[in-house]
Amino acid sequence: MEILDAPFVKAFVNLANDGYTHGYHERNGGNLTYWIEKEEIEQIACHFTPDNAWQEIGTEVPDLAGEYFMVTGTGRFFRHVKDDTINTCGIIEVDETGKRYRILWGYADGGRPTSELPTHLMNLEVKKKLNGGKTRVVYHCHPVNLIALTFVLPLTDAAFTKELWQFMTECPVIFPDGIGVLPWMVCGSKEIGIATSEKMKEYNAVVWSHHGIFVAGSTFDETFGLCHTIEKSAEIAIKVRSMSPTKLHTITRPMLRDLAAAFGLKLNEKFMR
Ligand code: 2HA
Ligand code: ZN
Repeated sequence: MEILDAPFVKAFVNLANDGYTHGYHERNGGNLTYWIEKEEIEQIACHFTPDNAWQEIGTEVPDLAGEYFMVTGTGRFFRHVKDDTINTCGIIEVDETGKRYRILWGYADGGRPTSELPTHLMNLEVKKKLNGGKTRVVYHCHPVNLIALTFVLPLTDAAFTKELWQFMTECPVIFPDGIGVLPWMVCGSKEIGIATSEKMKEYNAVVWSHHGIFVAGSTFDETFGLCHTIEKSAEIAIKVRSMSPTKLHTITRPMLRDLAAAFGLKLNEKFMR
């Protein structure tokens, strides 16, 4: 099978294009990783270049040793992923120690994986420990309303979860665990990777203050849908806050309990107080 015809590659490209058309990716903002299934690798392995040099990941992910990932390239623009996949994205293999990777396909004009590779892989490793490898997609982008909220809300998991739950009824259904929030940190570092993956132990979405969001999920649709839902609620929050400092109505705690009962949800009790 040609690499560009593989269903996971098409889904990867679709997510990148969706993110771009939604305005989440100015210039080279954002990055995307997919943890490729072994059967998917077998169908395309004949196109790999296996003799590229091993390079440092910048962190250790021993639980992902020997695994394969499709990753957007550093400095590349999401707006070009659809028409220029081979230069904007690549497929990598992690070595047996979980400390190094090598490029098997892509980054054709001399590129390499995203600067946020340590965070992407650490997130997938944390999720693997929790759910045995169900989480396959990690996505980072810069949605404008959510970033704006990080300048006015307290930078806590509770403040953001409560704010977003109360502005759109579907939110508690889509993210019943809530979302995590990190203070401003230097991006691309091992430290922000560790902090993000700590939050990923509890949530599937982590806000990077004044920067963007990281989301994780088992499919491309679920992952993008989570980000889209969060950003939409943030947009409503901004609009309401811009119209008036107070609200006449809200989704109250008893309403959240009714919703939980109707949908069989287990809402994170931390955010119900
Ligand atoms: O430029 O978004 O966080 C890519 C990024 C880094
Ligand atoms: Zn970013």
